[in-house]
Amino acid sequence: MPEQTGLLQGKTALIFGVANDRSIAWGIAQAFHQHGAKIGLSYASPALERRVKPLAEQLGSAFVEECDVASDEHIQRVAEKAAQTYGEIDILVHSIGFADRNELTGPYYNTSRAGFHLAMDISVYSFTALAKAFQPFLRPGGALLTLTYYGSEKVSPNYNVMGVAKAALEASVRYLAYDFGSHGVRVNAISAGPIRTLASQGVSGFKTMYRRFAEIAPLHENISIEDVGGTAVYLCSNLAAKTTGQVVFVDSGYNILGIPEPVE
Ligand code: NAD
Ligand code: 0WE
Repeated sequence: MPEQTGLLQGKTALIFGVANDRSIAWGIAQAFHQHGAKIGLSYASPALERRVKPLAEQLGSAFVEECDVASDEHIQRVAEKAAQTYGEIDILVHSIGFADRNELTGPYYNTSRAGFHLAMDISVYSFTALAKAFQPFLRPGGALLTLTYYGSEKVSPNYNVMGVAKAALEASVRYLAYDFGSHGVRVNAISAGPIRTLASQGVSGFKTMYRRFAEIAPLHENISIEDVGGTAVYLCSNLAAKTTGQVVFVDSGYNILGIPEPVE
């Protein structure tokens, strides 16, 4: 792909949450690369290495590190390795979420204590933990970015504990934006409409809601990882220099609707 405007020229970005070439994190990595950023990637487990290494090569990236965000040691190790490799970094993207599959079906009140803790740990705390570990190495003018979903604000059937986790993640964005503001680092979230990724595979009812989404949303189109990549470039570039603590929707306008109905 040809390089475009170089909005991220001279910036270094670390992207967490690439599982495969359908991952939102991969859409963001490609967009950052097209705009001139130097990219490092991180993935969750050894099993993903053989998928993620070739993707990193496509971007000419030598920094590809395993990091299970459930582990403080993993997080610390990646932060130190990134500091050794790059010195300071400009951009950190957190594109990670996880709940036990059986928490994502049936009534929310059936959520187990362990399921609640796991979803909060991996989907919420990990963003704060990464912010803390990378804080000494973030260059002023930099940006942190995470991914959220509208199920944080309104009930999305079966999203359950993930909706509660995303609400807490969005609150974390505001507290982190406050903390990092005096350091000149901005913190934002993108709230994406439904996308067919590994994390939406096998989710009960996803296919139907994905199809209805395009019928109902003002722009009548589903969301691609390229769409998210474009907004991520904007939010992490100097174009968004005075935007922090925000949740920006990339959802074809779905969230503005009061009564979501297909057009006649
Ligand atoms: P994905 O499965 O490609 O990405 C999720 C990533 O989380 C994977 O790379 C997975 O390895 C990683 N992960 C899970 N547990 C981890 C751990 N312990 N340590 C490190 N990484 C771990 O799916 P995606 O749809 O690209 O999801 C990325 C983000 O986007 C998530 O936060 C998700 O909630 C959010 N999101 C997704 C959609 C959608 O419809 N797909 C919509 C809005 C927001
Ligand atoms: O944030 C997400 C994905 C959340 C997710 C999905 C899974 C499925 C596989 C978190 N953990 C797991 N764990 C697994 O074992 N999305 C926004 C996509 C999504 O997931 C849903 C949705 C939508 C939309 C789950 C239920 C209902 C709607």
